[in-house]
Amino acid sequence: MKRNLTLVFLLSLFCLTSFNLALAQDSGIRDTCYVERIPKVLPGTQVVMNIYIVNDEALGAFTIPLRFPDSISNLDITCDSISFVGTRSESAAFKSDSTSINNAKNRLVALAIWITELGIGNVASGPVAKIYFTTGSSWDSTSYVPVDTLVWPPVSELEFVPSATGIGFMPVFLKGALEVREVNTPSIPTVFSLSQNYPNPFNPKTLIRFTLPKDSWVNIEVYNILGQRVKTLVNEKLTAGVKEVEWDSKGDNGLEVASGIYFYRIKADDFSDIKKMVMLK
Ligand SMILES: [Ca+2]
Repeated sequence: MKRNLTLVFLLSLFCLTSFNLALAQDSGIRDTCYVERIPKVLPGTQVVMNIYIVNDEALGAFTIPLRFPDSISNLDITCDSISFVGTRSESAAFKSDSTSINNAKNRLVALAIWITELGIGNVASGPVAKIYFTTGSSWDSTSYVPVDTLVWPPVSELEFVPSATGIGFMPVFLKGALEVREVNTPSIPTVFSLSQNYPNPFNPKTLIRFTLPKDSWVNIEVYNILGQRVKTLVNEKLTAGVKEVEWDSKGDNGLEVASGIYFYRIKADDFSDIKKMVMLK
């Protein structure tokens, strides 16, 4: 039995490599892989995050490389294991295990291969795997950690292989996230900073976080792509600390703005920074 699985695995690796040379079109519905969003993760806890797939191809295999966190470094988080216990994984002949987790590089690969087809013509959906994370005691330094696909060898960013054609294609991927619980013990930041708004894109509300190492007069304004100011979010003296301000997509005139790209700029003491955000209705 073990020899059979090894043979399947080796054959599949060969096939996956071959499939990268010619990706087919995704017929029917847009096949999708998405990773769960886990709100309010506490420090020092184990967190379970589901991977779901939705497909109408008769799926014979999938490969999903994931990275966590995204561009954020030095977060106190460990990926412990992948477990294929979702309802759609039970018939898989081969499933990757914890050897495909690399905590040093914050990445993992979920790989599964079916002998019997997974979904035959009809749309099917459900959990296919669970990822187990453990957060450390200092898990508090940002608002959320995306779990995303990434591009690195030996396989493409994300690939499904329908068993009917034997040719891989790229499904739609929706990333998930581990959201950090608010820290109860406020500490004074050491630098001024302006974080990327969250969520982004957004509709209609988004949150902007910034830090003040000392009491400062703060001005935060939103501009449209023509450089016209549409909203003053903050214009007052604030005490030092980690601060947040919400924007509800309404301009100073009280009307909701149109979909599109906007910029938000902070001025605090001698510090100034500007970031882009997308309002998407
Ligand atoms: Ca499809």
